[in-house]
Amino acid sequence: MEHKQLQPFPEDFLWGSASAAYQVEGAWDTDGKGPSVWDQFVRIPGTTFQNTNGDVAVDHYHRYKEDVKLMAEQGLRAYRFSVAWSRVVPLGNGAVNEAGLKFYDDLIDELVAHGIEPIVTLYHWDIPQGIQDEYGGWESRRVIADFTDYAELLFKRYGDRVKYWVTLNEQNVFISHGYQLNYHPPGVSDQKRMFAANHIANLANASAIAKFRELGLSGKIGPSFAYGPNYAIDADPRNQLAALDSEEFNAHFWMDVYTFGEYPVAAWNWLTENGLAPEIAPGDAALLKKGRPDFMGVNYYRTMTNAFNPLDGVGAGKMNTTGEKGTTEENGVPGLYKHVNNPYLEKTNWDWDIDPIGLRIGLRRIASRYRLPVMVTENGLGEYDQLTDQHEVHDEYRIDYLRAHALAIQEAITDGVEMLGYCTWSFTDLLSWLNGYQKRYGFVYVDRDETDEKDLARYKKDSFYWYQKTIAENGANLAVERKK
Ligand code: BGP
Repeated sequence: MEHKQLQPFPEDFLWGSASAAYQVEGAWDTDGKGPSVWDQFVRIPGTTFQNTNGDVAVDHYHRYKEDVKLMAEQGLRAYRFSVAWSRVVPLGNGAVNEAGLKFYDDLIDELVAHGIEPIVTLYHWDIPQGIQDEYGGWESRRVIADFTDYAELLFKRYGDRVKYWVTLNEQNVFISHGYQLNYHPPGVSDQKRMFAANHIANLANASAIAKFRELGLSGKIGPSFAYGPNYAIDADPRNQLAALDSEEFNAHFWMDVYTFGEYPVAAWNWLTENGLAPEIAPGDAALLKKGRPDFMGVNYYRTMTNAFNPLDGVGAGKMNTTGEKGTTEENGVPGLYKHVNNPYLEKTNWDWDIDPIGLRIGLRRIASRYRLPVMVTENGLGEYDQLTDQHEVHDEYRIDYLRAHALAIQEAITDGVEMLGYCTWSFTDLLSWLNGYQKRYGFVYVDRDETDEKDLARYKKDSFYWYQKTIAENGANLAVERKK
């Protein structure tokens, strides 16, 4: 629908930005931190672009004060970051590392002192290597108790200052990439194990939320889900069905469990038919029901366009992690769907469709199906940036991208979707897990590359100032800028 006039953003709208511990902190073995699965995985040659790792990353661990100062200068209202589990509980269970806890105390205090709302992610993919070795991490039900204890530790320690919590970041990504596609640790390629680990992660997520409720903490908690709303390539009913299946398997399969505590019917039936359904133990259903979140966190980058894929059709295909446009291979699930090119959409150099309307569509779908407020916990453009001799970065393309997506949020608000905030990805440049340092997302350029850490100096990009203005005007500039 087209509105005659857009509603303003709520006065307390959280204009924010996001990061993840492994991608920014560095200090991978400093002050008592234990290794995580990523610390180990990146050392296997060929797993990441040019074998990059987060040993130093952008050294946020040592430069957090400088970074928070820049956030304050920009006027940022919220900063979403993750706690590295193995920094505070080095082995994943047992002994606690006070120095690690103190680092996040200091970061939170610094944010609060600058009037920036901390949004804390409990888990952004870096499970401690200790419990990976001890019992197989997400593949053992023991992780449910360990994750809940870890969550409780953070709730109790930071709950006086933190009002927004994110449980698991992109469970759909770390589970599929870790246990089926073999892109992430632990580098497994086994569908049965994937669905089993996923079920356990669902239980851990619900258990952490149940603990949060039990402690009676004020504030809100929810997962961050990587949502790529699904389209059909055309009106051919077979392609429409493929889009429905992709939405069922790639979206409802997680968000239904978070919200209703139940798997969607057709997906569950397909898993059973194919001998892939996870084991449901007594008590699981009741625990999942306790996990209803306060909001749905959404990481939105792109939509997916689908076509019919027969039983002997295409399966997994290679991802573009090099930034050479057009190198993504066709991929799908035989008998369900395949992802195909959408001729209406421009793409990034990493072949991600650019689709702001898709964000609005996704927000609308969530609001209708789940009746929950939404927080966009990530959205941004990964691109090559050029630092000029004057230390400027003219990233008009990023401004265009962010403006269009923020406007889509305003349109969704006008449609009636309750929106809590918008966290861009990312504040500073950072390590892109598989794509090295050349795929940049930040408002702040960090001077380093794949092979040379240089001085890690911070330089404000043009997008830094654009977001500063957007926050100051509470988004009133967006529609005006679009009309120009
Ligand atoms: C999300 C992750 C982030 C971030 C982002 C960009 O999936 O939650 O951690 O990495 O995607 O992705 P990429 O770095 O692959 O470009």
